[in-house]
Amino acid sequence: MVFFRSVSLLSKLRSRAVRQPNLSNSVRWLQIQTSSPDLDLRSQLKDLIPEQQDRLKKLKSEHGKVQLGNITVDMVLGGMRGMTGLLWETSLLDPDEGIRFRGLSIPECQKLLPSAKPSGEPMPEGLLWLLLTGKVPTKEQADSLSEELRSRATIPDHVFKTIEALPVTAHPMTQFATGVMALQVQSEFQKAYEKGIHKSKFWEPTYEDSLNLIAQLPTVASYVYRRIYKNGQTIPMDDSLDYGGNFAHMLGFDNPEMKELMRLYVTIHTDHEGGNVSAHTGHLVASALSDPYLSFAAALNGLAGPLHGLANQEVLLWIKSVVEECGENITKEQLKDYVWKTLNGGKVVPGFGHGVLRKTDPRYTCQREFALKHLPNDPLFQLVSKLYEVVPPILLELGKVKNPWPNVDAHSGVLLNHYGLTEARYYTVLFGVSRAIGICSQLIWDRALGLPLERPKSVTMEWLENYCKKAAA
Ligand code: NMX
Ligand code: MLT
Repeated sequence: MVFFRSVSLLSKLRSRAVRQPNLSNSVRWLQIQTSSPDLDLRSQLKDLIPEQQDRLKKLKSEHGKVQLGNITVDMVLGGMRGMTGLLWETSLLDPDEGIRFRGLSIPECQKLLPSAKPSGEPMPEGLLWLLLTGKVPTKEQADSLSEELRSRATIPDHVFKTIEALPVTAHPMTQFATGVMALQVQSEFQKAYEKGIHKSKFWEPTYEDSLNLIAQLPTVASYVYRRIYKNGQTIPMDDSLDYGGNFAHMLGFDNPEMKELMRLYVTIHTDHEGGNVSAHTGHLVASALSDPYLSFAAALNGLAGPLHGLANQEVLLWIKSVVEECGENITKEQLKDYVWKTLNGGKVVPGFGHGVLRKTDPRYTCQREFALKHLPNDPLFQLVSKLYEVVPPILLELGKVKNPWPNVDAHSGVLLNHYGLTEARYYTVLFGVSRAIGICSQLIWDRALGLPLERPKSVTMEWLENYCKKAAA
């Protein structure tokens, strides 16, 4: 009874905190003291850290000199493809099977992670819990994390003013990354470092920054969306909604199916092991002890490239250009011609291929299943299905493409478009909100494990030529 009373007191304080920004920190600390440790992510993490630190120490001392493979000149010249060089605990990518988050495949996550509605899509806050602790949370734990994220979501006013300083025509990713840089002003890590915090405690303000950042991103992202596309009319957070549901709501989409799509979308885009451009950038920048805001803003700038996260924008624009030129009922022959025209124009077919994957991306497959369930007759979905048949044989015919199959970005746009989020230039921002969950989870572990500054060796062409001559002699 006493527990329930304190929970209800806490919710009252939290809803006041949303209106009164200055209260939010004290409310958060109150939560840490009053909620049961089982429901508190930070307490769970604190218990796990010592055993993982010991594990890393043992790995280093017992196996530090074991070789993981040879580095070839091709790898150095070929974007480090196939070179194992990073520690990334939160997820692992198998070229054929796709991503596993802490050992769980996407279908397993869909089955095991808590959902906002019965048999619904997984909640991103459940995945955040899983990435950080390696454990599947209960529904109560996911709900408690939802509530905690809402309590951390208040945005200082200067962030909006900073975004407003940019022309409204600036790319949504530019506006979003600028908003993240403006949030950095509140970094707990930076303040603690300036005060001389001991390195054994680095993970604690990193955790605070990471949860604040993850909590605040949907508000910043929807601010950018509403500013550019809806005359600046923003929609406040709904305290009764979970993370994904609230994000859809603040963007202006209250269709329950769109909320489910957003939960799935945010969950599957979170993490893709450590070597992808955004995760690797975030990790590299963070290795200099830059705080989570600085590191994540850098990651976003990598995500904004067309070969990486911007591909979701490119896919929908490309699909719409196909429709504009050939109509919705395009034949497979016409589609083949269009694909060849793209390739002959020296462009890539967006949404196909991958740096590591060698089969269809399971993130594509689960979005396809969502479409088959909810929008089987959508004309653009049918076009995406046709592309699945037409594009891979053509890419194989080129003879150089290592993976002709579709990736995550080949599908996401048509789903969003179906529910009314038609502005393709905005799509990478959604990817960015999601990717923060993976990057920040690993960043907290980087600090807990005391991972060092990242600094690989580079060489010149002359160095390589001389080395190869000597090796051949
Ligand atoms: N369309 C045309 N050419 C392609 C494609 C494609 N979809 N995929 C690979 N190639 C080309 C590639 O440009 C390269 O050509 P060149 O030797 O003339 O430079 C050649 O095939 C070999 O590339 P791969 O080794 O197969 O692929 P790599 O690992 O270098 O690149 C991607 C991976 C994802 C950058 C590449 O497949 C691509 O550009 N895809 C289209 C863009 C895209 O969908 N990106 C999103 C990836 C997922 N994400 O969200 O980040
Ligand atoms: C990602 O999700 O980061 C992309 O699939 C790219 C990658 O893994 O390299």
